[in-house]
Amino acid sequence: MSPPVGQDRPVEGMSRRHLIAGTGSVLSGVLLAGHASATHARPAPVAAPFDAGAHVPALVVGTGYGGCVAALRLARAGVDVHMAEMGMAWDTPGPDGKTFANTTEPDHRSFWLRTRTKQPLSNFLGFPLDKDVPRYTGILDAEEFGGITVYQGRGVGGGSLVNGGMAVTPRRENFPAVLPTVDAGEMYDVYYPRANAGLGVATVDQGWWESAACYQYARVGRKHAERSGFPFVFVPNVYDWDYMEQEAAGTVPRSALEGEVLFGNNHGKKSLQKTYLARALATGRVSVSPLHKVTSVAPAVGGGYRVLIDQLDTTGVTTATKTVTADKVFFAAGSVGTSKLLTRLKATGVLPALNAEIGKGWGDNGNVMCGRANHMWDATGCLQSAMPTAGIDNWAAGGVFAEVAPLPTGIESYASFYLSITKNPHRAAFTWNAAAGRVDLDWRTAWKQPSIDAARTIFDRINAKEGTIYRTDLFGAYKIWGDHLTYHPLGGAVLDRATDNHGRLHGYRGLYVIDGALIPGNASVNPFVTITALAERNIERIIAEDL
Ligand code: FAE
Repeated sequence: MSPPVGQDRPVEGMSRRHLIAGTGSVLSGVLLAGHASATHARPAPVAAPFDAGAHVPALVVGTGYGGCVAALRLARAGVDVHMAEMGMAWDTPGPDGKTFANTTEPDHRSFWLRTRTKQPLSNFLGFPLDKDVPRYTGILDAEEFGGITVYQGRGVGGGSLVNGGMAVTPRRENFPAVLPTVDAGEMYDVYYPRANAGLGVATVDQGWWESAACYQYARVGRKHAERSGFPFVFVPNVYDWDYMEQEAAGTVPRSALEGEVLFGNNHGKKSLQKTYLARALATGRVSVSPLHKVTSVAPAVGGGYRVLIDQLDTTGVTTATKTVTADKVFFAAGSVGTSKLLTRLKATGVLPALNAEIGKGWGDNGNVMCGRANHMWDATGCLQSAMPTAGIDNWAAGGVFAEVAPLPTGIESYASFYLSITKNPHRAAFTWNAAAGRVDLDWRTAWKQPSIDAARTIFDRINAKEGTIYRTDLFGAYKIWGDHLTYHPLGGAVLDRATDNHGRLHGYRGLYVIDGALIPGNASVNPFVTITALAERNIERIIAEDL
């Protein structure tokens, strides 16, 4: 049966890929053939570096969710697209035969240009986990601002390379607070279904889940939630569940069951390289330049934009600076990347007509982490799948959606671990610090307190009911709350404020924002499905009206 109009076929049908590489600034394409599972096929190589001086109809800055949606839809509308990505292609195995490092053994591939790791969970059983690593353009950026560390994916595929794959559509009743100027009817009838199909979202087989050793931690999480009267929900994911069942049966190489998540999955996960981006490349109209960082976008004499791009080597050193011109530029560098670029370009007079909303409305999606120490009879399992399947949805009553998260240490830890998304009202702004030559973010650590208070409404009650306590060994010496970070940066170029209601930047024709920067700080759940659906909505309008 054909998929509905505008909707993609499920990704499971996409298979072995063969690259047809063009030369120069264009074009690479991909043939789809055969019936092997998409999720353990290697992603297509994508490198097709920009030629200095090239002209491109559409330039996309970044290759995350927003960028890949834009590239696919523009290409299918007949527009040639070039994507610049500051991170690596992640399509070539290292000396160990693997493309990605394991979470428990970070190496040079793991972190973006750091000489010491910065693990989100800094300690375990009281011991610090961080260690020295060679400086390299690794996959996870722990970007440090004054009051918060913002974790982001770096590479072709953006955050889809490193994230937990939790693919959550917000409850419809919560949507007006997430994106107040967007028609919820359209989103829930058209764009969320389109995004979910395009991403290959599916829910774990609950029969298998009930007895799978690797989800004992989630079943313990369910038991504790339900005994305290909290609503437990299954959460969809983009991991290939058939593949995971085969991992559990021992018939394929392990990935989620080997603890792979933060630094990439060697198998199983339907990252953007295997879904939207593969389809974009298959049009023959899209090319990608990895290790190319956009540093400036300025109006060009005679129309369009003059874009400056630094080509990086794997130590982060600029080896060439290229100038290309583009008719249209789509900012898809992620909430932080897009906000930082636009804030600097406005403040330094390169794009002075951008409005005063640039850099504002940034939030952390209310992220806060904690662990609970269970009794010996509530073991959570030595083998834990790194892909979450479950949550406690107490948004309506307490403003918390808590992911029952894995702690895949390989040993029995008797710990339940949670990443809570909370209704935190604080919003920060990016500003240009001329003296230091950088963009600052004015978030304060104390602003996490509402998130902690909200999370406590769940976990204090569970602890009281179960007779358990919080873990104090995961985020430092005697520290209960992981309140120093976010995985979910949102905002900075908010829809219908910095842009019109479809992402067109005020002040300039042909400049668009199409990523998480559009969402004003909170999505009520994990954000990538909403980022994808909003991008689908906006690009459809832009193609219809602007091209
Ligand atoms: P994003 O995916 O961040 O892509 C932006 C891309 O632009 C990146 O590849 C950058 O390297 C690149 N870039 C930045 N600046 C430049 C520049 N100047 N020039 C060229 N390229 C540039 O943006 N979300 C969920 O919904 N479910 C989850 O389970 C989940 N788990 C997560 C776990 C971790 C550890 C992390 C870090 C994030 C997680 N997220 C999760 C968040 C999710 O990945 C994130 O919201 C999206 O990736 C954001 O999508 P964007 O398109 O905004």
